[in-house]
Amino acid sequence: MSFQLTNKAGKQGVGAGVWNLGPGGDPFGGPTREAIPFIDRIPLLAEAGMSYFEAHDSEIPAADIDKALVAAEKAGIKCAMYTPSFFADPIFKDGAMTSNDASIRALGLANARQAVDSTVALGAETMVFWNGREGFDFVLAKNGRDSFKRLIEGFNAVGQYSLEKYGNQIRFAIEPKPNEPRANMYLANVGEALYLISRLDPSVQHLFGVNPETAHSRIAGLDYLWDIEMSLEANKLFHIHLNSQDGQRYDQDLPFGYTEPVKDLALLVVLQDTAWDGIICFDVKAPRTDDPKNIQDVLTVSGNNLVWLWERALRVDRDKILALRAENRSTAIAGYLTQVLYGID
Ligand code: GLT
Ligand code: MN
Repeated sequence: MSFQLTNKAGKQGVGAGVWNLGPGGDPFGGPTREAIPFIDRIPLLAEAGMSYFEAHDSEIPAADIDKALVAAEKAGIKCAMYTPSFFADPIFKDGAMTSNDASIRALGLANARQAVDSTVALGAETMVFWNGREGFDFVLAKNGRDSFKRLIEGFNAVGQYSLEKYGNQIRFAIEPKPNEPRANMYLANVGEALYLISRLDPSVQHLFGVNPETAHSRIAGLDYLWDIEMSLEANKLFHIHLNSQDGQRYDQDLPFGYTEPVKDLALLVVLQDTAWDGIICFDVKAPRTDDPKNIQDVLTVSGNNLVWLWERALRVDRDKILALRAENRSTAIAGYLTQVLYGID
């Protein structure tokens, strides 16, 4: 199985993270499935229709890259992105780049440089920075202005390292999230990430963009499509993490297309119209309740929904939307989208 999108510009195929096929633990209970070794998840992703995998340095460390490449080649799958885990190791409990402790900031930077090398070794073109522990739980625990300057310094240093060693071979996508695991996270939304990029050294700015994730925008109570449109307007949509989120609560990483199909349809209309040529990646979580034999369902459901919604999005009459817009009929636009989605042909 593989998910192909009709008339998709640029990169074909879809991707997902090796962490998406986890053992089902949550903060209230241990795993419900036996943990599958990370390298063994690569063929499972391919079998579920993914053409690309994604991984953290904690899942596929530098020492395992050769093994991962062999597994990927065998499964006919490539690496879409690699990302340093600045949140799992207890040493980064108060952040990496924004830790108050200079030695921990230095360690974060060393890990990021290593992750740049690993990204290149895996043949990926994108490295993601997720803001997992970069934030605060108590006011005045950190000096916010200093933290922001440290983020600028950190990203400048990683960018310069990559530029000097690899030129423009890889790009960095900052993935915003407003909270969880921290009460308040720096780079909480796309706007903050874009502002940070505007403050980077001009020599590295072109290497940095954003990786908006549906659930993260929704947890913040923001509209995901606007986040995408703003990233596109800034020419900074470097990666994409699609999933679903059932309102403002804990991060659910539900299958793409599940909670807001009309909005997902509109998102795909925008991606088609801008001829977005990047890989479309899911960040979904196999739920705790799914049996081991069905662990891939979260990927196949997301993939099918993507293909079906993509085909529907191709059918959306753009002129009709423009005409309704000109008549100031926004409710009718909503009705037209639901007709394309649910109407009987
Ligand atoms: C973590 C997070 C995801 C990020 C991953 C990349 S890790 O699972 O919830 O949204 O994309 O670091
Ligand atoms: Mn994500």
